[in-house]
Amino acid sequence: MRTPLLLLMWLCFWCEVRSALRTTGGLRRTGWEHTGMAGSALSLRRSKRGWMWNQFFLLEEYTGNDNQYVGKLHSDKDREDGTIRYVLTGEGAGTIFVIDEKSGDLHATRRLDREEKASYTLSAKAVDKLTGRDLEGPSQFTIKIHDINDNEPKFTKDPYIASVQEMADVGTFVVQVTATDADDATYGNSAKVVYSILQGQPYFSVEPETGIIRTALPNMNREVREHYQVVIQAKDMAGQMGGLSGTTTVNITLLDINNNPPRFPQGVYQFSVPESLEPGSTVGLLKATDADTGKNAEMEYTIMDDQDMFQTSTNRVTQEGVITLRKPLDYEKRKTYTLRVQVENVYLDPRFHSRDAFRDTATVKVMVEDVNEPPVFKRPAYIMEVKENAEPGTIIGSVSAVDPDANRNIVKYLIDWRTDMDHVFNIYPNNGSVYISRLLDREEQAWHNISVQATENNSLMSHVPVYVRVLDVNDNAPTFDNVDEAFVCENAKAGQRIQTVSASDADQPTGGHRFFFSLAPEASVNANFTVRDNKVTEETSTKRPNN
Ligand SMILES: *[C@@H]1O[C@H](CO)[C@@H](O)[C@H](O)[C@H]1NC(C)=O
Ligand SMILES: *[C@@H]1O[C@H](CO)[C@@H](O)[C@H](O)[C@H]1NC(C)=O
Ligand SMILES: CC(=O)N[C@H]1CO[C@H](CO)[C@@H](O)[C@@H]1O
Repeated sequence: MRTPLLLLMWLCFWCEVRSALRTTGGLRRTGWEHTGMAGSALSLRRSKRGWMWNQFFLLEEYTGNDNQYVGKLHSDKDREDGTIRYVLTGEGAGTIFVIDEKSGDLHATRRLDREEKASYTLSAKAVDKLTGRDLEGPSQFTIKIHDINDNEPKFTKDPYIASVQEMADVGTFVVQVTATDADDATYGNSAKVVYSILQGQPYFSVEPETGIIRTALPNMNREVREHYQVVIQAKDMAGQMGGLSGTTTVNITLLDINNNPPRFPQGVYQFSVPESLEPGSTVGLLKATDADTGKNAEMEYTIMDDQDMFQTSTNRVTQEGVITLRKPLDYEKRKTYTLRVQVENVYLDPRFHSRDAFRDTATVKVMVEDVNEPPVFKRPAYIMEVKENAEPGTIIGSVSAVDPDANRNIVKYLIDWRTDMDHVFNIYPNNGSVYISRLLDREEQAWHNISVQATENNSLMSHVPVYVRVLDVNDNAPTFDNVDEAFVCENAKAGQRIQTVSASDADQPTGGHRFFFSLAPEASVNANFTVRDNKVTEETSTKRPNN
């Protein structure tokens, strides 16, 4: 409690006032006497020359209705006969501060705030009312505004945002909060701030002097609770009763560490896929859970067996394990696969666990489903041969196809008519025996390349090419290439060549025939001509001579 006390002041311009100090206020040897009625303790300042009494003190935030008394100026030339007039100049003179020109009483006209302006510098002089002559001064003095605790501590931020790793040791630094107090820090405890925690215990603590917030509880688990709202109070007057206070909120987030392993929620997963599934296609997705977040929840899936048939990868967005097929499936060969799939975290924190503890495995059963597949021919192509003079109805060969599916449906055969527009061929639908329905002529068409269909249940169908080769038989007589008239001179000598004849044959081998020439029996009675066989093959004999 500050009791206003009577303050006596000397304004000293030129004189030694040391002697004046000995008895407070009584002396008026020369110069001014100030009597202050102010809110504060006496302020003395020792100068080289002696005691200076040139300050008034005034308590800030005066709440009275009347003008606040500051003090009294008095000149020892004032004989109190009304002939002297006090005049005030300087900061706030006539507005904030007024002087009674007769008595020298100084008043403040309004409430003052130290935090706005802590001191005012004014001047005063005493004037002879009659002559207008300066009797005293001018002399400078200051009015110092004395602090009261009228400002509460204010935090530099509200809210504070901070974070600390989960599972951090007790006492780990989180954040430092700071509150400032506008009151006079050099005087009293009005600006002396002490911090305390109003909300956030027992998880966090605050250092009273520094405002440093630290963790206060061991094993704080982000997966249990991630966000904390801490309320810190700053109180001045060193935290004592009656001090002013301010608060701030500190939002603290626990940062994730990898303290949780990935876990398969199921021990067994089952997927059914058609045997027709293309290699590279997805068989199924696995999703392990991990209580951590971000990098600490990134996983890697591995297949422990059957790696030639299946493989895994991780979808980096969803962290799902994707099982894909590597090779074609065949229901008829293998109907189920049982895989062991392992999941583990990509980024491990060696502080918390061994690698093994952060793994999990699951069993994945892949069921292969039968797909109704078309019949399969036993050979990729068939070659058949038929003699060109074979009778219609002659079986020239057989094709065979089976249904690869387990239920082995009956397969029926037919000729793809688009490859046999003339309906040269036919097939027994039940056993695949191909027969001819017309006479064939190799010399007309040596190959008949057709397609045979095999159908199962009249729906699924497959094709196979059948190459039919027509074999030659000697069904063509040689023919003379030139039917000529021959001329002979009447004086021709015996043995003279009259004409050369040649022949050809449509049968095979083309151009390779060896013909035998002789006179026809009906001509042989005439002994005047004969034929000589030159014993050459078709190619040369067909050459026609020019004479
Ligand atoms: C196919 O059936 C036909 C008519 O029943 C028969 O003549 C033929 O010999 C059979 N073919 C075979 C390879 O059994
Ligand atoms: C039929 O197939 C045989 C054997 O592949 C080939 O030599 C022949 O040129 C083909 N004929 C036709 C008309 O496609
Ligand atoms: C059948 C025929 O015409 N024979 C003749 C063969 O040549 C002799 C002699 O030049 C004739 O006398 C034949 O009549």
